[in-house]
Amino acid sequence: MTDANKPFDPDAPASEGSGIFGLDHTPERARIVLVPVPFDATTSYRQGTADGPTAMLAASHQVDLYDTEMGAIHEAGIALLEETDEARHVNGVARALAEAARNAGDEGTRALDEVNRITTRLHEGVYARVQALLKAGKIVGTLGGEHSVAFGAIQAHVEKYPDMGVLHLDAHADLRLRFEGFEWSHASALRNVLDKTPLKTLVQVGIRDVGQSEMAYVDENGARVRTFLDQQVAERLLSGATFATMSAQIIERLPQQVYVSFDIDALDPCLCPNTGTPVPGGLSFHQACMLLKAVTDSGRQIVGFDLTEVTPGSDDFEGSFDANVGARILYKLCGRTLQHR
Ligand SMILES: [Mn+2]
Repeated sequence: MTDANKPFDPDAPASEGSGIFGLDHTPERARIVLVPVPFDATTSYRQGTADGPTAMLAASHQVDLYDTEMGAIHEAGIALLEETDEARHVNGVARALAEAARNAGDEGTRALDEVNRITTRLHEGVYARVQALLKAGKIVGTLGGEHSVAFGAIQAHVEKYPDMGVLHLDAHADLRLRFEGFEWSHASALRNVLDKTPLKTLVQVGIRDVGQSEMAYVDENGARVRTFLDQQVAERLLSGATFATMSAQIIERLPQQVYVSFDIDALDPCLCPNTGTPVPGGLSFHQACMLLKAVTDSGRQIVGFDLTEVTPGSDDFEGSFDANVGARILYKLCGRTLQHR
């Protein structure tokens, strides 16, 4: 732990057992509070994103606190809440039930109902936690876990900021009505937000894996949803358009207040090789950073965020490249939420 008598040196190596980014802020003192939600029960392809928050905590100790774009972000105070034992337990139970439901076919209905019941409670819990922190005046970032955990966080934010829009970075549209029978599947994350909250604007970027019904939904809901397909953006970039022009067109669709829902698989999978459902294509690290910068440079405010689907890929959290990238995106997100405050 840090010696209370010695002034904090932002350039020193993070001390063992220190908090996120090597900081020692208590949640009370921190301007930004991060809520870990270690949940990955409905992940369909590859699990392990429940370890995302722990892995990013470990990797964050390697992130230089002086950010080359924004400077001394850490001075605002950033604290990661502790994971509750209950959250881990709930994930274990839900995971086993989800597996049973998948394997049992029609007879899996009871298991499926139980998964839906457990996940509904989980989202209510995230909502209550985020709502309480917002009421205490904190900036809140939610760390998954699978993308479905964003629901409660967005619900709490839209309650406080009714005119906000969501900037959704993802390889997947996540607009499926249901996936594998799960009401709260990761593949339905944003559909649930649109169906169950009064969110007015959703702008999607990076999307390159999408179902026919999802595209039909986007077409029918043009007033609320704008989807920038990765393939179309890439084609324009490869034909000579600048990313500055593209990001201006994306941001134009957003209102003054913006919540960022960042699924790490929006990035090129070479930056997140172990994520649950990787898809070729996607944003470079610099494009993602530039897009976030363009949001705040336009005078818009980022009111909160979630970062999901970061998967360490092995038990060796310290060596995980996925977590390394995740921690760096996390620091950028923290910095961007501090602009115009
Ligand atoms: Mn995704």
